[in-house]
Amino acid sequence: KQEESVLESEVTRVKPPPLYKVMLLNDDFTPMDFVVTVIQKFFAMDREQATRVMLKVHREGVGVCGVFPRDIAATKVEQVIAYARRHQHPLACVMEES
Ligand code: TYC
Repeated sequence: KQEESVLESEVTRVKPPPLYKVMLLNDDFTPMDFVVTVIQKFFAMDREQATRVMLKVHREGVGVCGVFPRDIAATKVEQVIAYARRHQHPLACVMEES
């Protein structure tokens, strides 16, 4: 019946998918140069940008390397941790909804 019909576009609210920050955490053991290499390798930054992020993490304890959809963020976290462990460094990488 016409009086009961409502356009779907008037009632359907689809939220955009959440984005996640991928962050590195500071520690006392992972070499600075290794962290810079990780940021360059997995977050497509040049050496200068990567050094800035590394120093922020070193001084402040945490720093954002990028913001991604959930699956991509989760893959980055896994890859960074696997690479760090393979090189026997304790580097921590986490994701958080932004
Ligand atoms: N604090 C480390 C050092 O002095 C360097 C470091 C930076 C480690 C960033 C982890 O996510 C990190 N060698």
